[in-house]
Amino acid sequence: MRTHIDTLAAVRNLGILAHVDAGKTTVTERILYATGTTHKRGEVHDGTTVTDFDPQERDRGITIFAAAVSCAWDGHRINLIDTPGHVDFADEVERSLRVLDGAVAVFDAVAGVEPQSESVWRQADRHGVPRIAFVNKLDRAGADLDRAVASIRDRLHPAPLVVQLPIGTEDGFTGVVDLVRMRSLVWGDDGTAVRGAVPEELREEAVRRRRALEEAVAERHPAALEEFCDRETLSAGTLTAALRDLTRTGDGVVVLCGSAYRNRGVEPLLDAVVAYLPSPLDVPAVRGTRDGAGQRRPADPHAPFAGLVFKVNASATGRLAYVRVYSGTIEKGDTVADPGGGRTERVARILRVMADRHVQLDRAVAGDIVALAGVKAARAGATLCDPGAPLLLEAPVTAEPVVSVAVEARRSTDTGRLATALARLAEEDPSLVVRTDTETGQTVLSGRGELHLEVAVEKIRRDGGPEVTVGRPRVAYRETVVGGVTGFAYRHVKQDGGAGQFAHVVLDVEPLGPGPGTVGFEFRSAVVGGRVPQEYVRAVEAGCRDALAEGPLGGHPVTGVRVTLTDGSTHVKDSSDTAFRTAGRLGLRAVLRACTTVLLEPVAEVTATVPEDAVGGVLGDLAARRGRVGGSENRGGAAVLTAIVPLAELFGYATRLRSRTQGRGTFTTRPAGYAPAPAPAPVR
Ligand SMILES: Nc1nc2c(ncn2[C@@H]2O[C@H](COP(=O)(O)OP(=O)(O)OP(=O)(O)O)[C@@H](O)[C@H]2O)c(=O)[nH]1
Ligand SMILES: [Mg+2]
Repeated sequence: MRTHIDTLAAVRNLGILAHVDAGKTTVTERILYATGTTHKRGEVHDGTTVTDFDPQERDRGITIFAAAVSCAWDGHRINLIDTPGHVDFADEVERSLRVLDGAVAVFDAVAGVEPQSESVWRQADRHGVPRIAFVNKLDRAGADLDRAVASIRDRLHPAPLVVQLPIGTEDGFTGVVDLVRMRSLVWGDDGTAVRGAVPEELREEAVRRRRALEEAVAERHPAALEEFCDRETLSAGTLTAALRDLTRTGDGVVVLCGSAYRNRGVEPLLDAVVAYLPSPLDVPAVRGTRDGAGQRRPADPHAPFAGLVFKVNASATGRLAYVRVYSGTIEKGDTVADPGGGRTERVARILRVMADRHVQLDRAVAGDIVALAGVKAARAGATLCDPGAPLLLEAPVTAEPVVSVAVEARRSTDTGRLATALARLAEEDPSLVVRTDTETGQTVLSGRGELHLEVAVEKIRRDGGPEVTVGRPRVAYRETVVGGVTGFAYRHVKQDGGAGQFAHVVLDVEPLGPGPGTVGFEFRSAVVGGRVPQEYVRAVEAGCRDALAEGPLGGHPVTGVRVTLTDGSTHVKDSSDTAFRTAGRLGLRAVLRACTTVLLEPVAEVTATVPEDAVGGVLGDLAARRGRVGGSENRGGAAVLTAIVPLAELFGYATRLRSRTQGRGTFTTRPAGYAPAPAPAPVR
């Protein structure tokens, strides 16, 4: 028994998170090399890395799918997930964060904190995932560790605890001083590391920085403070223990630096992962529900099995379901339940993915991340559990799709094949939604952005699917209330022989927030004297939610409203849940027609980095796209512009920006909610 627990303490489930291009895949590649998992170093630009294995990732030079690999370092097993940085694939990050115990946030030493690093940082905050920061690309011209740390402090607001001092800068960056142990580590051109004393010329600076680190730690950690007061210094042991505590509570973020591309800084990063980030035993027990009641499951190999499928890879050669085992043990040949899908599945094989090699395991215990073969239907987000002790873990949150395209098989005989291919896509990626338009009969594929849909359609082609015709991308509109109505009475009465139906409701409808961009729905009851019994109030709420599916302007979903049930009445014989649900649905539909409503469109925050001489043209173009420019600042000789732009105006923007800046401009976007769309209402 002890052995299980001991090995569990030596597991690190680690994610690599960052803005696009910060170097996550390169860091992952170097980790696999440094740990002896691979014997050659692949490059993103050559399409030879382990974790960007999808042909589209290799062609495009970006990560699209989160990839899980395992490696070993210093007696520990590290299950590592390389995540995509592009905002269209943020759902992959969300699902990965759900199963991780710790993360390395990678930053570009020239750019510092970029928009998507901020988004993933907030995502990790929400999941309570402790982090270490790695400031990468110190070899680049203009790299500056102190400036990057300042931007981490200013924009992400943690307490940065910098544990290294770089030796040399830019092209001359060769090593680091380890401020905890006060020794140096210098890498040769072949990547070999040589330990030594702190170089004489950096001695004073290193002493000053260690002092600053000690003070920052003592300020936040009572035991360290005691030692600091007694001895006026902190031992390496105390410092390490305190850094571990601060990392796990989120009261500080250890900052390391290096250049993944040049193989510098990777071993100390691995040491830090092992020393500071939590094991599965250090994180709270997972929560789930059983028959509607909350339940906790400890990371104990002897508890009933429960795991979460966070990724499904359904290729022509087979289907792998990646699972985080939260409790219990799963063995090869086991039958497990998928309570959400109402099925059972048989686990044919359990695999540990070691780069391009798969190692077969007989079992996997609580705390581990493995891939299961033979699981036929469980989708990404499904719970798998012991059929004798069913438990439903909370599924990862999937963001609502904002962009859609109509898709059609080029040959009508391929319609069935296209439906199968689309179903497979949605099974792997819950942020892709496939539906049939009720008016046009077209098949509509919706997702997070233009690139997301482009990649999905291309995947159908590359997986040997049918040829597909794709319509123009369209954004997903919403409708909202800007002027409400009070005291709207609605009676649902039906008397056609047999049991009748009677429900009478009085509704107030008002905007939910101060601005028209507020999203969400709130339902309240202000009924007094039990004039509408509680169970019928719930039925009215359900009916109102039904009515939100289609608004009065163009049949788009309605958001940003508050409905209050103020009064109503019942009939002794004819009132029922069904009658009140119908009254809620038809009643709200009628009130919405009486309210002042507006159409909303999704908007995005655009951050464009452009050469100074192109600023005028880019600003003019953003204005023509109905963009509201928020700010402009100079960063490293280039202008960084931010603007809020309707998503509908951003289709094809990448090509336009490239031509406006002769290929020197780049931009990123992130969702910024909804804003009123110009009238008249566009057709769906
Ligand atoms: N100069 C320099 N370039 C680097 C370094 N690390 C990565 N790069 C380069 O930066 C580019 C992006 O690296 P990736 O590892 O693909 O970045 P990523 O964060 O995985 O990108 P996405 O997955 O697409 O978000 C590649 O061309 C790398 O070779 C580094 O330390 N120094
Ligand atoms: Mg990558």
